[in-house]
Amino acid sequence: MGIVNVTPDSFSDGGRWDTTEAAVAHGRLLRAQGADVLDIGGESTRPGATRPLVAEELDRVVPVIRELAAEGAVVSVDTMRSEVAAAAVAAGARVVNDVSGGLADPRVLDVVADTGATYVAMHWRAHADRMRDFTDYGPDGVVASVRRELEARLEAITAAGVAAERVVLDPGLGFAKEPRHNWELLASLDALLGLGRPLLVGASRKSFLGQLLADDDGPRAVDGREHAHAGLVALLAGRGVACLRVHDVRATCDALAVAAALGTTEPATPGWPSHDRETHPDHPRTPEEGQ
Ligand code: PMM
Repeated sequence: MGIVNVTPDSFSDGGRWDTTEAAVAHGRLLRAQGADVLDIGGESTRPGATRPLVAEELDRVVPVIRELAAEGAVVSVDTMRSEVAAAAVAAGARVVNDVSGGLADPRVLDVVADTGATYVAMHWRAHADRMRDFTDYGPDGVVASVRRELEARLEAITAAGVAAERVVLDPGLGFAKEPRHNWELLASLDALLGLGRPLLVGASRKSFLGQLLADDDGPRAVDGREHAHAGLVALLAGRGVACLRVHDVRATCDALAVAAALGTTEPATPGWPSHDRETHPDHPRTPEEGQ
């Protein structure tokens, strides 16, 4: 999943694709580089961010989605709002990526149920301006807590009429998580796979990588985290992850190609809902495809 943030203020790439033309061109590039899905977002979720107006968010994402979907791309909308999810699906999006897992605006679930979109439900505890206050995972620890909270979301999502087969789960790296929480979750993805749904992981350019690589000048800057991310991608191959949400699609595909050549990757089980996946025969993901 290639990221196209149509925002002035995302921590990783804010302001770089904040016109329709720039965002569409970037989406085309990511698709050509091997992205199976393009994730279009109009709200920055960096810690401390304030929310855009609904109208602003709609203006940012809808024209980009319409254009890329018309070209045949599988498009995902990164939104927590039902109005935006509905407009995005009407414009051609087939995936709703909701970082709040339906907690911020439960009516998102009605839109997903009514349209049959694929739904990514991320682990989330609070909006960006308050999420730093919610990093206490108590005696159970982060892995058991995230698993329990995602399981509760899965129940609420299916109770709202969304077919379980359409739901993808995500541990929500960096969202109400300290760096050590992200590493613990990455080391224990099996526990989340035990919920029986495909997993999406979004580690690309996140601050826990910057902290890992910190030196005397402080955390590594956003644009210096890609090599560590590619290393993580290669190590995650074969660990059952169905989808990686990334900024640098080429580096990610290269890392996956290395893992495939070494035979250390296998198709994820469960996999990404198949009709919402574009396949690129020139970007091998499994040993068989790679030989
Ligand atoms: N991270 C961000 C935004 N959207 N969606 C999902 N499903 N998972 C994530 O980890 C995630 C997300 C924040 O990162 P960005 O500002 O680089 O887009």
